[in-house]
Amino acid sequence: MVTRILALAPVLVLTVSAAAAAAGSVDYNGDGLVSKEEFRNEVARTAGLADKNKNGFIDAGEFQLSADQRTDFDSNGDGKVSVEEFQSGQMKGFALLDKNNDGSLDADEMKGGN
Ligand SMILES: [Ca+2]
Ligand SMILES: [Ca+2]
Ligand SMILES: [Ca+2]
Repeated sequence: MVTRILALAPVLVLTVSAAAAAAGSVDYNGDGLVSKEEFRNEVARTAGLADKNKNGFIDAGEFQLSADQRTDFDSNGDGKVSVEEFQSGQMKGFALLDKNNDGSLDADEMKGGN
């Protein structure tokens, strides 16, 4: 289970940085840190964009997730990844990346290394 959750980290960095690049509007305050609040906002935005047909689920074809990633996100095991599951999965990833537990991600933590 631990390894499965850890597998989320790269997804999270990918989705957030991709969304940031697309929007060019994530406010990192120029300090190179991503606060939990900024991250949460970004995740909510990403999830909203991913759910293209607005049915509350991140369907296959709307957002590219591997089978393993889908299983990781699908916390209630109904075979679907809801927007809520996607968001809580990403926030778990945030907690894993925030190695020093200061509530924000610095450049090294964003890389997801150990
Ligand atoms: Ca959808
Ligand atoms: Ca589900
Ligand atoms: Ca940190």
